[in-house]
Amino acid sequence: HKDKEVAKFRERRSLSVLNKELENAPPTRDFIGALKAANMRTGMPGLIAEVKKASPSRGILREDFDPVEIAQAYERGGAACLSVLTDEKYFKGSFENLELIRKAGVKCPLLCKEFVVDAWQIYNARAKGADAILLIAAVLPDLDIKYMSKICKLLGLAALVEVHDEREMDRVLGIDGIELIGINNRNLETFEVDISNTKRLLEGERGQRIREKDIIVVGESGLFTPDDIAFVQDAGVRAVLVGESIVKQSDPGKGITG
Ligand code: IGP
Repeated sequence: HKDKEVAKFRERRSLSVLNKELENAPPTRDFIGALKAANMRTGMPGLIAEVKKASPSRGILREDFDPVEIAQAYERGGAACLSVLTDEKYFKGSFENLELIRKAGVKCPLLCKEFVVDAWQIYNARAKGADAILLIAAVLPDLDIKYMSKICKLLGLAALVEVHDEREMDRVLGIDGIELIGINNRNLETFEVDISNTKRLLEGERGQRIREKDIIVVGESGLFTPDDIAFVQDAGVRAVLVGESIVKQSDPGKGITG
């Protein structure tokens, strides 16, 4: 176990190297602005299209997976932003994919999908070309969410704070400065998906607080048909995060056709 920990830290570039990379990294693009603009332009939730090769619940989603081709197809198809899995262990993603997509000149802002437990990962994501990063409320204490989202702001990154239930939503609504909340319809422990989760978490006083704070809510996971999109839109989301249903299509740029 200890060797593994040491190996993990060896993979980390020294802070002086990371600092150089940060100085040379191109400016970030406005992730939240792109979602708002798409929502205003189309009257539909802005689409965050996910570059996803595999998942623990579904296995390999696409045999001929080419991250850059898929990213470009999403962009041609009108996605507002992209989500790129960088987690290797569970999703067979990589930071190389993120860098390749950024270097290929894709203009959609990029969300780095990583299990963040340490601030170093945020700096690393910024250096690799991310415009936004995921912070999962289920694995982070309130203070980490608070300070990590501050670090994101300093770096020009948007923080997508992900919740799954009422308790997590209430915790996140109690933290100042949160602008973007994702409601995951998939339970990360059981993998069960229920899109009415999005609706439940936006009902009543919670929905009211979210509107008052002008927080953008993203409906995440298990969205397959135009009806699913309409359902979460009615519930109050202004953006959606879609992976499986579009990455599997012969033309991933076609969007949800259900
Ligand atoms: C996409 P789907 O069901 O459309 O492929 O889901 C996205 O919501 C999902 O990949 C996701 C995720 C996460 C993956 C949401 N939150 C956290 C890894 C970690």
